[in-house]
Amino acid sequence: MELAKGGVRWALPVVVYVCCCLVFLLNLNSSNGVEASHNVFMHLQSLSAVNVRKEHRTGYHFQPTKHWINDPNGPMYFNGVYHLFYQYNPKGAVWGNIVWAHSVSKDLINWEKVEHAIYPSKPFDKYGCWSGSATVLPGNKPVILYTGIVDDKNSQVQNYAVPANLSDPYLREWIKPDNNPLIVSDPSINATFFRDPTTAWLGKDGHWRITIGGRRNRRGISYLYRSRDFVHWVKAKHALHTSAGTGNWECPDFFPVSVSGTNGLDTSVVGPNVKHVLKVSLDATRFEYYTLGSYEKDRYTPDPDMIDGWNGLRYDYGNFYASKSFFDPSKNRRILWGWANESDSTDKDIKKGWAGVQLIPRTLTLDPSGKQLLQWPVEEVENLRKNKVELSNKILNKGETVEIKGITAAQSDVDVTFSFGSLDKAEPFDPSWDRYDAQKLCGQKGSTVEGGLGPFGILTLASQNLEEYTPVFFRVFKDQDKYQVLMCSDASRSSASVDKTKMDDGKDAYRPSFAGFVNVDLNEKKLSLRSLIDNSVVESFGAGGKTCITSRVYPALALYGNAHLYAFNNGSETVKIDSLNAWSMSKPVKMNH
Ligand code: DQQ
Repeated sequence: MELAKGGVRWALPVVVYVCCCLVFLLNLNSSNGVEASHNVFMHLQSLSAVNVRKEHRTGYHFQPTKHWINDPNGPMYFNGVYHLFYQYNPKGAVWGNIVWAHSVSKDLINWEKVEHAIYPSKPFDKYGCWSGSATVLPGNKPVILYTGIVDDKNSQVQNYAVPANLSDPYLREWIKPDNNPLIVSDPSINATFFRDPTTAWLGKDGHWRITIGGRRNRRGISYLYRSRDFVHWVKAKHALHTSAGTGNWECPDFFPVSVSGTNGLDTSVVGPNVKHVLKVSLDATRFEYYTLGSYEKDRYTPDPDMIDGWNGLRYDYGNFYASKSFFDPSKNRRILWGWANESDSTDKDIKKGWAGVQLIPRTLTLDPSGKQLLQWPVEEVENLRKNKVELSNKILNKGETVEIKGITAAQSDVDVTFSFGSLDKAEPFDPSWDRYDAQKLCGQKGSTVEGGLGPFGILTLASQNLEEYTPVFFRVFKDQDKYQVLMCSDASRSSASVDKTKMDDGKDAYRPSFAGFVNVDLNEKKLSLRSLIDNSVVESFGAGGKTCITSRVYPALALYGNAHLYAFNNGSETVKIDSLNAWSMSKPVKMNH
């Protein structure tokens, strides 16, 4: 009943939220073109989808049957079941009326929708139930911490919720006890930038810790709170970490990684063979940045060679935001979930009746160099593979393209290793280029501009005659005494403007040339690439997951059976497809139907 009135109640807070973000964005004078904080369209928030358009819906990426989704919330493994909660508008295809929707799975691929877990109903979350995390407490007791919006000024507090019935394997019902809120801001905190509590970790002193994102002026902050009993929380004198000029930190994530193996670690693990990761979602850029570092005396210090700001390492150089990781004890791994927003217009989202997908969960490990993370799709996704096709030792001379036939290219998994005989033809890296603006470089030197070593890669979601395609490719540059490997996922030609009755008439869509550099050793003269292609998603992993890029694209021709996949080389150096394996991907049997 409370929920039914949500539309009106949300008006002011969301406007304030977005205004704050916009003012802040202007202040920082930054925009890379990625859509700013969830745009607010009051008149559209409760416009329920009547017909859901299937075109461009994903086959195996997580989507509810209709309406808007954003951040993954509180992922956890509990008694044999994976739980994924997510920010969801039950009433329309734009951001608003947000509840914690809830789906459960035994394999991270097949998902069953259950009742919404948390929704505005109490004074401490009357104006919104925003993002948060789950912690499984000793005694196998899950608890959720989430941000509640308490007034029309958009003030934020931190609340908790617990399962009503621990013997229900799906934990369908959640209770928000009356001693909420657990944490309110003190006068030193701007209550409108105080959100997204992390999974808690337990210190050797028996006290729990969490961190909460925010900002003071332009300094991004990760506040630290401690508690002995999980109910009474005290702010530490010092933040876990701050960084000047980075703006508001959303959805922080803080966890250990092993330096001596690939197993994931429970969030409370500390010790000599452990490094820590702090990830923040930067509201101003809509990218996610992380550093590796050390955690001592409740302070996090990035390693000296880490860039602690906008030019730092990103989880993904494309459309990937508000991610959250969790430790999966059943397979001793750390898993990362990220959200990919749509890239087309709000008008199109309304027409489609849906917006947003969760990307395929990724296993996170530390690269042997200790200087970055590696991400790789969870192994379970491979159960969807069928109709394998293979290619090996295939030479690609300059200007050559080869079609990979025999799979449903619109919904596929492609894993390819390219090799080359020499690095001599790598183009010189112009010292005037911005080493941190790979996207700009990719925009200038796309897949068709002839190069030396590269561009080579694959053309995904391509129409037969290449009127449209999304290339994912490498281009190697010689930069003084080292090589720079540029990886691009270029949406600029992803849709042919051919038919205005189609979903994408070529207008409104944001079609960036997303790109990142790949810190890879080229001694073996090989580069590998894996792409998960799913109708409107191209999720790519360069060099074993060193650099990841996700694009959302809306082909007009390359739909379903009309989509093609090619490998290509537009560099003067001949490259060889050492091996290529590609599969059609089935739909999961269960996906929130
Ligand atoms: N989305 C949530 C916030 C979070 C933001 C609101 C990040 O809690 O900061 O839907 O996308």
